[in-house]
Amino acid sequence: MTTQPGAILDLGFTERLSQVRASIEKRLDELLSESRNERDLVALAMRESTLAPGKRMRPILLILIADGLGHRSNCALDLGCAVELIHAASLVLDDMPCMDNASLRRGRPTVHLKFGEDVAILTAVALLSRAFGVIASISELAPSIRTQLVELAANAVGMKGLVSGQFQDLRDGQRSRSPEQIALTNNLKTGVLFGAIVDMAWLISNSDERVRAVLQNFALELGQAFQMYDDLCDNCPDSGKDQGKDVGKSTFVSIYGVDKVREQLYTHLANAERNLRQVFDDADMIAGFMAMVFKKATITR
Ligand code: GRG
Repeated sequence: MTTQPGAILDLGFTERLSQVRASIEKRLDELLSESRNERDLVALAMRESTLAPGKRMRPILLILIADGLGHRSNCALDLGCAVELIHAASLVLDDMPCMDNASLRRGRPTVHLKFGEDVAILTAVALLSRAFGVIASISELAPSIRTQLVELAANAVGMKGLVSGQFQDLRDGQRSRSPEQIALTNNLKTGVLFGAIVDMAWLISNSDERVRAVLQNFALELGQAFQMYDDLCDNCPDSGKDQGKDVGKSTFVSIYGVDKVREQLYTHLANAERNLRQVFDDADMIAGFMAMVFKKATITR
């Protein structure tokens, strides 16, 4: 671990972002170094799926928010990487034939296509358990804080989060759904993990309850905006993922059309930023990062 997020406050936006990103890539590589066994396909798939080029949105947000709340240690880096491992596990499962049946992820063949379905399932389980192991062993944090962090991650993955959202999406996505149902499913699939990220940053920074509530609103708005972004990207040729996977599925895009959804995305993004600015005097770095991530959805199609 080399980069101290707090030590790069004076850098410009681009330099700071690339430094945070580089620290994440390096730490992910270290955390998966025990699995650097070329003959063990699960180990190889863990590394390849996680280290493939993703936006790293979740760890970057966690680090920037913890930094903004005054936290100065590498705990946020490890927590962010643990969340990225959870995210990687969810993508491996999501791509499988019994779910989205995807062939391309992050510009590369999906894990089950390259290594087989058995390896894909085992890779997801191994990434998930690595993530919990990383959180539980952040020695700079008090055991009681680590326990709460593990609980936050567990809730975000399970029946209050990703698993539940994915199940709803798989079973209900092919029939007509009300906008409220879609928003609920999108929140479970995406927003809840953002909620866990802000709670984690809040917890290690010792901030007050008011801050927590505002950051939760931020996460909720961001989650809705991000799932809309993901839906709008369903037809983007350079997304690194299969295109047209949402054909026949009930999404906000199928109900409202691209232009209206893009408008709604802007509204959620503006709400997210408003919440952010209630917490931070200077939210430019996080807002700038969000604008960068969302640019593609707003200029394409
Ligand atoms: C075992 C963790 C776990 C979950 C099981 C499979 C599943 C339940 C959940 C999948 C939920 C899912 C696929 C949500 C979609 C989230 C989403 C918008 C993914 C795309 O995220 P990006 O754009 O991807 O941040 P990159 O590749 O940039 O990281």
